[in-house]
Amino acid sequence: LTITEVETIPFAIPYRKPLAFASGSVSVAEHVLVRVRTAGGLVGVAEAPSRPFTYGETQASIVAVISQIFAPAVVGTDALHRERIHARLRRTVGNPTAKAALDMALWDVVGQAFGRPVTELLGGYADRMRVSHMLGFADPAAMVDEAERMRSTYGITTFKVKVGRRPFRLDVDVCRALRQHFGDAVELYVDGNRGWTPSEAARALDAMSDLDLTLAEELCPADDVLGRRWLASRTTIPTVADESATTPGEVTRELLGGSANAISIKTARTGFTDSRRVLHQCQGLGVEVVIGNQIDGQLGTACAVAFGSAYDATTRRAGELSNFLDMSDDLLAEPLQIHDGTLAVSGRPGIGVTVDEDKLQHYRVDL
Ligand code: MUC
Ligand code: MG
Repeated sequence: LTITEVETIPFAIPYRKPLAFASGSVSVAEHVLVRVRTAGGLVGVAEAPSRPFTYGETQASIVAVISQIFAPAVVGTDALHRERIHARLRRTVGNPTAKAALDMALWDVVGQAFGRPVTELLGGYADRMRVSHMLGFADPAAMVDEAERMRSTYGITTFKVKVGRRPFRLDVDVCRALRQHFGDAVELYVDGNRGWTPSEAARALDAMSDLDLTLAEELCPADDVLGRRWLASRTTIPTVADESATTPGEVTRELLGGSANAISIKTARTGFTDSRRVLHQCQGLGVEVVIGNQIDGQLGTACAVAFGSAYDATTRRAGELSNFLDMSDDLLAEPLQIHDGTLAVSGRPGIGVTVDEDKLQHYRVDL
């Protein structure tokens, strides 16, 4: 499984319905397709989403770091020697989605080589996950309509509501409207993407205390160290660390510091290898996890469900696996299908997806 080439292809696919949240918004998927080729003719794929507001990476920086630093470091290495490869990638700080896409493309190669799905190589626990849909900023009626459409069309009954606006009443009104509309037929949780101060977040949580929210994610910035600790200690809602906990070390800091007591795992930033490290770390500590969404396209979502389906602990909660539905198009030859509120994992070897070459030609932005 000698790696002969690592290819990076930037592409741009517009969203039909842009997603807005406290730290930014996405109206075009400006991602990078990463393809790893081996001497035996295998081709592994994954995608890296550029999220400058979360990780500081851009489409151009992802292409640059992979083509200038990572590709020369891994070409000539066996794809199975993943720890050796990771030791080389770790010499470069940051660049999480670039590293993660390369990692997952390698797992795709390994799965194909063994003729088994990656999800089975990882753990093989389940063949699907329940799906949670993220609701971006809009007024209460529009967000209720969007949730209703997701429930009636796809059977989705778990919703992550984006919060963190000012004044916080805007978001309280949305959550209340959703609860009033759906009663107890849906699960609701919130994600603030660092939009509030600790005191705003405390007042918002107090104002929503009767709404049965099941998780509260990143309401305040990671640097509000004592404020976050204070907030987590005064609420009974599990406090999820997402963008404050993007590496095993950061996970340790957030958990031991008392700023979080649950962790969002995103394959888009920790790949399969480091997502597994984070999962095992959380299991060893008795900490709940949720499979998060990096506003992934279908390829990224196929990776998230492959990882999430692989373990008991990651299937307990619905995974955030549906926001590709808001894109105007995608790259996969066979689109992912959500039925009865669940997304099945591919049963084919590797990640189990095929890129439509015509679509890639159409959406690539490097030619
Ligand atoms: C999320 O869970 O925060 C929005 C920003 C980001 O980094 O990911 C998305 C969803
Ligand atoms: Mg989040």
